[in-house]
Amino acid sequence: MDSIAKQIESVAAALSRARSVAVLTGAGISAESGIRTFRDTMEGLWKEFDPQKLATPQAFAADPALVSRWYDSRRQGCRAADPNPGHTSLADIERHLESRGGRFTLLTQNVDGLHQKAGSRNVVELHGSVHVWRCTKTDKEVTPGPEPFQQFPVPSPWGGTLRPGVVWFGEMLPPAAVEAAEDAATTCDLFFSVGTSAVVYPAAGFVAVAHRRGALTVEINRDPTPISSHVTHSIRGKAGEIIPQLVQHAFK
Ligand code: BJW
Repeated sequence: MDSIAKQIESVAAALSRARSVAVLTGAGISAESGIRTFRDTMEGLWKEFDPQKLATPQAFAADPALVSRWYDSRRQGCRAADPNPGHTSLADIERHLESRGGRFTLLTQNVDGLHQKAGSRNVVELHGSVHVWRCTKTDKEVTPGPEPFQQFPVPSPWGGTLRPGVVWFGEMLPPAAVEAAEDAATTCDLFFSVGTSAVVYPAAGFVAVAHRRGALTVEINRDPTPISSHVTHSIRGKAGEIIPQLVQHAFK
């Protein structure tokens, strides 16, 4: 296997020539901003709760106060977090691509809003956003202010209850987001999978779509995942360290 330096050189060369780039990100890219990844255990107040059990419509139906309180605590954490060099380097790639008439699509499974905070513009939120909440009665959306909610479950102005605007297991992803992701995966010449365990579908399937269509596929992850042996290059390392090096080599 090539050294990381060689892989970076080779992927940077492809990035410097690419006309259409798609990037799928997961919780790992925000880990260096202090946001716990989904499958790492939670700390403090929430350490005894398994995120995979809380992120379901069944959990919300059984205990809406608990689930809403958990998401509001995450909303506060995301508001306080700053983008790291992984996020800002992806925004740099978008600017470089745009300046030469190329195309860049950032597909994120994250609900934290850090890509937008870093300056990325063409962001597709596959799993929604923790910053937008929705009335269970009317489906109307609200963007709550900075203060934590005072009451749990959170009363909706329309008489129902507010729930976080995220996509839970068993729920459909927003159709427009899936369409945008399929389009980006089928038309890109370079596809990156960054900081995701690649086990949650349909997001985990987009890399295979891109690969079948002939795109060069690149994984950047701290640990191996089920796609590591199927991509063209699997670069083992932290997103906040690898992506800035790619940008530096590709656009120097
Ligand atoms: C670093 C790093 C650093 C750390 N640098 N790396 C096909 C086959 C099998 C099952 C299904 C299928 N199609 C659908 C399903 C069912 C289900 C599913 O996928 N289940 C699997 C678990 C098997 N999918 C769904 O239900 C989806 N809906 C759907 O498909 O609708 C149609 C349908 C309905 C009913 C039946 C069948 C079809 C919805 C999925 C919604 C996922 N929602 C969540 C919660 C969002 C809200 C919230 O945040 O609370 O999304 S679950 C959770 O997982 C969250 C994440 O976005 C998602 C992915 O996690 P991610 O980002 O990969 O994080 P981690 O923590 O897993 O991994 C972090 C990685 O980073 C690790 O690899 C680390 O090593 C790495 N890392 N630090 C680089 N510094």
